[in-house]
This record gives sequence, structure tokens and C-alpha cells, in this order.
Amino acid sequence: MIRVQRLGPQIGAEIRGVDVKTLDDASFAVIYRAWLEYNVVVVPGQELAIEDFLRYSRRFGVIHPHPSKSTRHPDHPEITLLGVNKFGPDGRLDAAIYRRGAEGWHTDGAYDAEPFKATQLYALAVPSRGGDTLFASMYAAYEALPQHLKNRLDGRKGVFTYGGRRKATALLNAEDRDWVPVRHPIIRTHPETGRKALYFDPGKILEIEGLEEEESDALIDELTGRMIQPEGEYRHRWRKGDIVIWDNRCSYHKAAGDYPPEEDRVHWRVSIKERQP
Ligand SMILES: O=C(O)CCC(=O)C(=O)O
Ligand SMILES: [Fe+2]
Repeated sequence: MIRVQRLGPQIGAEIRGVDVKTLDDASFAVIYRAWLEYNVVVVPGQELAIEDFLRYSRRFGVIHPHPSKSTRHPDHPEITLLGVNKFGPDGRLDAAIYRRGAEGWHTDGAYDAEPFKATQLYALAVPSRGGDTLFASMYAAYEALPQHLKNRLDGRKGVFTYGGRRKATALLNAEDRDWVPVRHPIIRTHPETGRKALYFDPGKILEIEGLEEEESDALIDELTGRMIQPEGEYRHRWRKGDIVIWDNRCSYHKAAGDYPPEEDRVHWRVSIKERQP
């Protein structure tokens, strides 16, 4: 029997009593509804081959290979490997791999004209301590904005690119680093729930369109400070066999990035969009 248990006060739910390899449509509908409501869904205790993970992931949308080609699975480009090849040929820790996702709160794929709908991870190896993933609600961030900021942001677009103002493009091949920036409304209405969210990513935004540079930078700093509402948070402590999917249209996340580097922390990861490339 499928059971849904809430994890955080506003986001996060855990699904019990399922094997995603043999999930019928009615049970999947329960998971999908819980995902729209709680934004982050954990399905623990799964034993999956790559094809099982891909088949289950495709029930949420269309998988797109990630632009970081060097971290794709060699035989399955739709799969990104997290925590693999952490040490370079010289034996030194590669910070771009070890600290991937840990540089700050973000949403995945804001650099694309059609941002990622979802990201889904499957845990193959977990460290003895650290390595959590933290989540927070964009709905909570929007709702907590003072009215004058909601008014000021209404109809405004942000300009986003891979690597943002810091040009953090270490995971891209040299020939892919010349990214064409894209525009998204900062107050974004979720296409399925109709709820408003503060769609924002300080590591990918270049500017807020239509403002002078100084004003845009000041507003970016102000929004950075307003992303996280404590009651909108959920922190995931990984267990081997966990699947976690998050909704990039209404949640932020970051990796804690604090586990012993000599230990393994390995995930399969897929980026899911609504449509075909
Ligand atoms: O490894 C993690 O905890 C999350 C990394 C991340 O930001 C991502 O996969 O999008
Ligand atoms: Fe991420």
C-alpha cells in the first residue's frame, strides 16, 4: 500500500510501500500529486539498474542530457554522474566535482530558455557523515516578500546564463562556454499549480532587465537575502537507494558539500523538462 508522509512544514514528502520498477498508473498519480504539493519527493529503498531509473524518470517528463559533457555517464548521456572522478590524475581533489551544487542556493537549468522542470537523483553510495542536500520553497520566498517588492518585480525579467556573473563554467567543455543568456520572469507562475514563486538564482542571474547596473546589483543582493524562509526548508540526509526528485519551478536547493572527500558519495542524476529538445 502506497503511503505519503510529509517531511518539512511546507516542502518534502516521503513515499513508502512502492517499488518504482513495478509502479502502476494510479500509484504514480499519487506520487506526482504529492510532488506538486510538496515540491520534493523522496522514495527510499529502491534497487535500480540504469534503465529502471530512466524509465521511472520519463514518467515525470522528457530527459535532457546535461550541458556538462565531461560528467555524463559514458554509455548513457542522459545520466549525469555526481561524485565520480573526484580526484584528478595528479591525485588532487577536483573542487568543481566535489563541491558541485554546494556554492549556494540555486535552481537547476535557469540558463536554458526552457528551464528544467525537475531534477532527480538516485543514491548509489553515501558517505558516513555530511553530504546532505538542502531544499527551500520558492513559494514561501514569494509569499514573504514585502508588497513594495512584489510590485517592483511584477512583470520584470531576469537575464540568466550558465555560470552567471562569476563565470563558473569549470564543468563545461571549453567549446560550450560561450553561453547565450536567456530571460525569465522573476515572479513566475507555476504552470501546473498556478501558484506564484520567486524564481531566482544568484549564481546564474546576470542582471534584472530594464534597471541600471547598480540598481540591478542591489536588487539581486536583496533578493538573495530573501530566498530562504526557515519554515520553507527541508534537509535531506541520504541513504543508499533513495530517489529524490525536486521541482525546479518552485524550489531552491544546494548541496551541503561537507562530507569526507576520501569517502564515496555517488548519484545518478537526470534533468527533466516538459518538452522534447
Ligand atoms: O549533490 C547534491 O546534493 C545536489 C547537487 C545539485 O545541485 C544538483 O544535482 O543539481
Ligand atoms: Fe543543482
